[in-house]
Amino acid sequence: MKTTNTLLAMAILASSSTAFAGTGATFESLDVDGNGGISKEEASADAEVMAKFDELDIDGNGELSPEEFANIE
Ligand SMILES: [Ca+2]
Ligand SMILES: [Ca+2]
Repeated sequence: MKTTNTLLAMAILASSSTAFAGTGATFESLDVDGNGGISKEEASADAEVMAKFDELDIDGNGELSPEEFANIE
């Protein structure tokens, strides 16, 4: 799993100049079930969000709140 994360991170770093705007993903678009949090399953729709998920999930509850998600930018 660590290897996967590293590979993802490298892939993202390689294209990070266009950063988040390039993915077109927003909190609303990723929160598929509309419960106000992005689960890991929902985050998997966006490689960048997925790669940073653990880092972004500051309170460690397994979901990204809008506030936590905002830290990706
Ligand atoms: Ca959700
Ligand atoms: Ca959280």
